[in-house]
Amino acid sequence: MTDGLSPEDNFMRKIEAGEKIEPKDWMPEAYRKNLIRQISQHAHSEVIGMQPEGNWITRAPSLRRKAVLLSKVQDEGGHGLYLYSATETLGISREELISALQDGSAKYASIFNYPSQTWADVGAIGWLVDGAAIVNQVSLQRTSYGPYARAMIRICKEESFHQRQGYEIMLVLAQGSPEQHAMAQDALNRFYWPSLMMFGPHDAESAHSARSMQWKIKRETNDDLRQKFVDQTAQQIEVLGLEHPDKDLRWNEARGHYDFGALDWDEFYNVINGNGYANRQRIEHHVQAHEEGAWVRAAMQAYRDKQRVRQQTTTQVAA
Ligand code: FAQ
Repeated sequence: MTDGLSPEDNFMRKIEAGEKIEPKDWMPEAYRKNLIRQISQHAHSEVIGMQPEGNWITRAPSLRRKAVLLSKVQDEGGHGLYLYSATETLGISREELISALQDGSAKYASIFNYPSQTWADVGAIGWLVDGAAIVNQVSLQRTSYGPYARAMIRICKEESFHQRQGYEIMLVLAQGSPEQHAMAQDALNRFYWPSLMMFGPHDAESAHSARSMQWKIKRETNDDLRQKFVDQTAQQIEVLGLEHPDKDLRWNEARGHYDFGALDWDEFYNVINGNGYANRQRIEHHVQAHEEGAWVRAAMQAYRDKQRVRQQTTTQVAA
């Protein structure tokens, strides 16, 4: 108890005062579970998200593009690792998290179940997918759980570079030959709507939003973040000289925002329920990579065991 407050009241006092909740602080079980769900799904998204772009590393059109892409994909792996570590502070093991991803009980962002068919897709992913991720993650820098908020600050810095390199790929293609321009338009057409779906269902359909907003796990709602992304992207499409995929997009002077067309929610639910184009392929690839890495985990364990025995011997000799 603090100042006569019950643990529950003290927890809510901290949340309302904008203080961070740290791993050893008391927290409601539902807060802990909700965080494990969200942060681990975020981590899985970063790791599974390496696949669509990883697919292009050997086919990048120049040495410069290859070096940039390689480093971006590695960054995404690093983001996954920070986020798994943040999740582990909530009392769950890495093994449990990985098995939830592989058995389908934990989700990852729907966008990564779409294929990366052309080099322009690599540009569209950096620009739109990292762009949407940043809009969300900037808001999550103020999330109430300390380790998650701190991971977000570092991750956002790297994501801005990812977004810029993707936009630059699109700019070069959009200003290139008619064939290149057409490739850029095609990638925009295929990735635009799935990027809007990254923000999740409408607020009215969002199972977790109300509690997550109350606990300040989420700082802005799915629809508010999606609107921000629509507004910033409209101008970027204009600069590229590409056609906007949304024919219903209109500036609404009174709202100070763009009104936009309806998303295909059947497609969204189909993809998050495991029936997207690449769902099975993404998980199979993860399982295979995980199995191939078994010897690394075994070697690390053997090293830790050896260190522990050595430390025990040293302590006994000293005593
Ligand atoms: N895809 O009640 P809500 C990146 C699920 S990072 C799949 O609204 P919530 C970087 C949701 O989990 C991208 N599932 O849920 C990168 C829940 O299912 P559950 C990842 C989705 O949590 C770039 C159910 O629907 N970013 O891309 C999606 O309050 C390039 C009900 O939904 C984050 O994860 C979806 N789009 O709000 C990497 C950010 N939307 O768990 C590589 C952190 C919803 O009950 C290359 N997460 N669902 O089975 C969040 O901000 C939130 O979790 C939301 C969803 C906004 C995604």
